[in-house]
Amino acid sequence: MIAIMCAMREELEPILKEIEVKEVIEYARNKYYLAKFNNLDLVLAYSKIGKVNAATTASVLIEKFGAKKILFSGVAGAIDADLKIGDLIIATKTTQHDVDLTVFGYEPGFIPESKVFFECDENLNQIAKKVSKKLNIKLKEGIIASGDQFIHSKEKKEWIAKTFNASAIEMEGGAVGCVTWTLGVPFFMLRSISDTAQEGAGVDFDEFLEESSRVSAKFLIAMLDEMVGG
Ligand code: 4EH
Repeated sequence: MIAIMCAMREELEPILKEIEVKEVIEYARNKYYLAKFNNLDLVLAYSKIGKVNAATTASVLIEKFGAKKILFSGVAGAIDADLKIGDLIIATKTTQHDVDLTVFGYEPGFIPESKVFFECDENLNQIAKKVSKKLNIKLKEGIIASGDQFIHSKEKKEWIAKTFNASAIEMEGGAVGCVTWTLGVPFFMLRSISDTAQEGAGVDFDEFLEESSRVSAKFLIAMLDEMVGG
């Protein structure tokens, strides 16, 4: 079973359009879509926004639905200047930029007995790179930082950039990284840029959510094609 996860309905919808849903299961105040993509068994869901919802959905996908991999698709705010609206990025690692136990001498993002960065799956990232070459689509990779805040300030964005060396920002990947690391499940995360996470980001986000969601969804489907046999 492979899980496909998003945060928002708008991010999941363009994926659901491309696959044949066999069953919808309501569980834990959410909908889980069971589908088949060629010979792949899929379970799909959007978690709702934020780290707690993302952690809950990731846990349910693994523990209840038996997901052996989680592939995330969605949108993100750009931190790196070379990321433009609509560009794609895959995470090498995810982190939680809003974890702050620095008063106890810990570095930003660190929780005792846990860690700052959660590595994404190297094999799945290789598949993404192969697809990007095949289709001649620009694909960046870098650290993606998460927190329970929509970032729309240059100052905050620059702090996250320098503290975590992050290339993009969103509100779920750090939580899914933590859950998948804890439970030993490979995690892949793809995001298309919807805004630049500084002043005016809210307006850009509203304008580009749909289109950037579609860009990410389309690439993810191409990856599934590659996984079923190229
Ligand atoms: O799931 C949340 C969405 C914004 S909140 C995180 N997603 C989109 C990624 C994202 C993001 N996260 C933090 C894109 N740009 C971001 C940014 N900062 N600048 C939301 C959106 N619409 C309605 C309600 N909440």
